[in-house]
Amino acid sequence: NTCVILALDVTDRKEAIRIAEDVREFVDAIKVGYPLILATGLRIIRELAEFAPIIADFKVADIPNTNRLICEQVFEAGADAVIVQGFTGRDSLDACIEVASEYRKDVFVVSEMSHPGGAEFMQPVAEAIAKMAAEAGAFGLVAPATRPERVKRIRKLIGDKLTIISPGVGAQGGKASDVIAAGADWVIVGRSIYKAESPKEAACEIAAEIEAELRGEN
Ligand code: BMP
Repeated sequence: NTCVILALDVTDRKEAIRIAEDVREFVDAIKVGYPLILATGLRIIRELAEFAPIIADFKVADIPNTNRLICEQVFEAGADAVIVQGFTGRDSLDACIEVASEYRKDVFVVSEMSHPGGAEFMQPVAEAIAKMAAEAGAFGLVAPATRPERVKRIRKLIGDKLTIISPGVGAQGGKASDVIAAGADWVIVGRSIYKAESPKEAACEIAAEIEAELRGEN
């Protein structure tokens, strides 16, 4: 367990596969989203699943019926988890969770986003979304590594029920060990790994930083 999830936002199929293979020993999962899937097609999910579990980041945000149809496609394509928005409400989230449980897969709910704009409209509703996600039986939450104090607050609110995965490390200014100390279970890292001269070394360093934090050496 490295506590690192790679956000693989490259748009070239071969590059994606090369990086996934390179970093596999230092990441626990690979998050794929619109950039890579729109560029290469849904099949990339099964190709990358050879290296790590796949989290499909579609930020699903529609009415329950459409959410259901989207999640069916995502799980049929071989993803192990899907990321959905929480602001569309409980019925929309329930639809995703129902489909996920049929496939024995997981749902992560975004409570508040990591960019500066994520504090504008989402932060005031983030705690309500986190509570809803816990009540609905989601597997986890996506919460911002750029604001570890918010992760701490959300962790306190939901207890240990949900897994927190946290983007915003590196390129967006967050520090992996800080957000792990604040209560996140995994960090999500994109550019700092896939744009590094050696993605493998970059992933290894982040994993080592987290390991030191968990051992209490920081
Ligand atoms: P990077 O480490 O390059 O900043 O990438 C972060 C990844 O996490 C991107 O795929 C981005 O879309 C995603 N993400 C985020 O940065 N903040 C959020 O609040 C939610 C996300 O899914």
